[in-house]
Amino acid sequence: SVEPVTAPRVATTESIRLGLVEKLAYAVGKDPEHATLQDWSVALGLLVRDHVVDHWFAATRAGYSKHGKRVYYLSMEFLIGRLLNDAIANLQIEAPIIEALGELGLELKDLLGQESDAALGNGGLGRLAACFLDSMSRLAIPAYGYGIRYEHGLFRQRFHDGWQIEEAEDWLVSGHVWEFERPEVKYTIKFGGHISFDGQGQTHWHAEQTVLAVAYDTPITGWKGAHVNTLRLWSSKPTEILDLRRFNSGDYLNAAEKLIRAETISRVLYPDDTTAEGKELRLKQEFFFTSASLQDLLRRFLTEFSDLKLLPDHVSIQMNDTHPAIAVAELMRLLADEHRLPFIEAFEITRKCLSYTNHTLLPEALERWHVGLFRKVLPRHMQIIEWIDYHHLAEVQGKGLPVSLDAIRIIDHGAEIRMGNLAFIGSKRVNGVSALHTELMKQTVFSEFHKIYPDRIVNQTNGITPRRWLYECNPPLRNLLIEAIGTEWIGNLEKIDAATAFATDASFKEKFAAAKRQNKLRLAAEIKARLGITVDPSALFDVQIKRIHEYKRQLMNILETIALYHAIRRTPGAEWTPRVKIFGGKAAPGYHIAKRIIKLANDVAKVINNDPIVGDRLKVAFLPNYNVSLAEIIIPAADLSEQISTAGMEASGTGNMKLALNGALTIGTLDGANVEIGERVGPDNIYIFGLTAADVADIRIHGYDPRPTIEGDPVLAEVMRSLVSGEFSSDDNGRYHGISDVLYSGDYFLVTADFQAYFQRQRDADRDFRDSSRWTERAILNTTKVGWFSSDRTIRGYAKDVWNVPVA
Ligand code: 26W
Repeated sequence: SVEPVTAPRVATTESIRLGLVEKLAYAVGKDPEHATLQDWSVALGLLVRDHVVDHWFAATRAGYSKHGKRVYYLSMEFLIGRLLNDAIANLQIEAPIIEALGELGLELKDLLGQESDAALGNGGLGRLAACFLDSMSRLAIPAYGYGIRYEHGLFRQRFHDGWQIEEAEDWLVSGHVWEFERPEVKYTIKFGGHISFDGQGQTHWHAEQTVLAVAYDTPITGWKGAHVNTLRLWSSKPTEILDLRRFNSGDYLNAAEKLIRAETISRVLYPDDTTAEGKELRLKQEFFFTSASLQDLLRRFLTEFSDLKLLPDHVSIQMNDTHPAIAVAELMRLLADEHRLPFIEAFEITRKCLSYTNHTLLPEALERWHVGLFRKVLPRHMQIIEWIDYHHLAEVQGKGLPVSLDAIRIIDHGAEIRMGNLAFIGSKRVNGVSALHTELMKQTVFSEFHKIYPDRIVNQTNGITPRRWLYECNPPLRNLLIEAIGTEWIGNLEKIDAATAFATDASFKEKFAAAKRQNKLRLAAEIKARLGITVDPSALFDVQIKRIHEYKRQLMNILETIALYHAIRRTPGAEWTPRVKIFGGKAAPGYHIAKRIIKLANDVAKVINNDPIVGDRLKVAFLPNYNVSLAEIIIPAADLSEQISTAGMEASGTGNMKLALNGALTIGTLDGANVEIGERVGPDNIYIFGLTAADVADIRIHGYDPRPTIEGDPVLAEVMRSLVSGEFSSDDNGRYHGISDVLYSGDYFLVTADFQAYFQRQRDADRDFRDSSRWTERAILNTTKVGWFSSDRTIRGYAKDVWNVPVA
């Protein structure tokens, strides 16, 4: 037998230098004379990967030998970003790498910049999944992430004349060193066709289409390499390579048709976050990765055990939103149809294995499928869902509780399948992602379910990994913290509170401010390089980075920018706090208002940035193609963090946590996790304003007329006039009439209702920023008081309340 690798290799400057040249030669096929930066980057990636693999094997062996419970995190999206620096940081091998590269005349940061950004996600939900993978490794939970290996991730954004243009993303084109193709790990996935029963209790699904799901594994290195988990992404492949009948008859091109049809399933990530589209391909994607993942975990379970009744003791499956909610019916199908368990037993087992996280209450985001489409694509699952719906209804009726039965049906009036209800009924636990959001879940979408199952809904406030979002992206602050309080906070972020004692220490404050300045210089250089705009690094950097959506109210920020611009022009000689408004974010390609809001921001930027009266007092920079890598540059440089959603609409937010941890003060509404951030940093260190979720609910009941609000506020009224007059769109005066109309007629997101309070809080921030010493103290307190928002804490919560697994 072959001896397994035992001790992970040690990295020395010498071993790295020799290893690099060897990888360059034998894996990349280049000699140092002719190697490009990209070649060196690949060589370094492959070398670091070897170190990761040593730790990975050790972890996998330990998992198998313990026969413990495994966690399976099913997510349609994993917004991973780059992995090279993350692996280097987690393995703590940066120093020998920098030295070895130096000897070869290379710089680490140049090689890191060559890696493509794995953007297999839209925004918050996908990035949360990536932070959770990191934390599950940190806590040595034996876990697998399961998702789709999209050939094309989220589209690339560029601006043409200020309008968003989408371009295809191509992350795999120059190779991806982190994945291992597993051609032997493959499952058949069926679609369509019809069902027959053979009279002996056996059900047969005669599929119309079958494809293969092939595994690609990426190791996820935990802090100090103590544990490494696997992210397993499925790629769709045809079951036969060519249609031989057609091929032999000379029809070469059409012979490849099935191949193309099969591969289409994992071709591209749907770019709409928050609007469920109801498209057949999307449903196929959801079933494709869910079925492959369940087949895979059942196979793994059956190599160790034979009694499927034991499944809930060894398997916990987390559904990241309803995108994998078909798991409820698919697990039942596998248990009942393939493994011959009685339906009722299959249902019991299923409900003990699965749990569901809800990430949004927006009605347009709650997935529903037309029964006709669903039956066509998944005929057997339609029958199973009908069974669950009927069985569950009878169960509830039997309890005689005063609940609306309409609200708990999976199939809504025989027409649509409500995936949220399916997920709820099939789950052991259902969780929200912030305290407020969980409360609202209980009061709104799932109120009837909550009456029946009062213990099922639990809260797990989101978190972020401190490795990527402080240690890796912010070296100046990281080094300062290590100098002051050591390194324990990196693996245990709540310990960062130890630095609170330094908030008033003159020397620490000076160094903290210097670190912030260094990060701002780096961002200023990026703004110059990408947009040609010169910004003053001593100005207040005011940052709003997130997907463009009306409920997130980028529009309110732009209106405030216009108001400030008007005020500066009126009295340029007054005492102004120089500000740079920084925006980043993509609009869904079909979301026309969101795209027009981007155009407005760019139009406003053009006018303001070129107005000599304004000069350095105000600049506006909308950075194109916001993604994880750009976030890593923007976040450490922020002074002010915009978290200004209409209260009750942002489930949690996670950018809010990243910005606070990096020493930005928040200006925000009492929404999502802002509430909990405020509780920890204290009211003096956050700018809260505006309507509460209860106020919003009240206004929605009684109706809101924006007109008196606009006309009663001269500042807002002037801003509105500028939209209509074409002050920012002299080439097309009518361009923003539509936006003005939206605000005048109903203003669903209550931009005008919150404007005045927001404008006032911004002026408070202006005033406070001028006292730079005091501002630094408050920035420090933001960093030191938000340790609780580590995703390590979140995952401990899931491990205890949802999965019932031990943690390290
Ligand atoms: C089916 C279309 C679709 C696609 C994605 C609907 C909904 C989604 C996601 C649930 C949108 C999303 O990313 N939600 C965000 O999840 C974050 C992590 O929990 C939260 O921090 C954000 O507040 C929430 O908007």
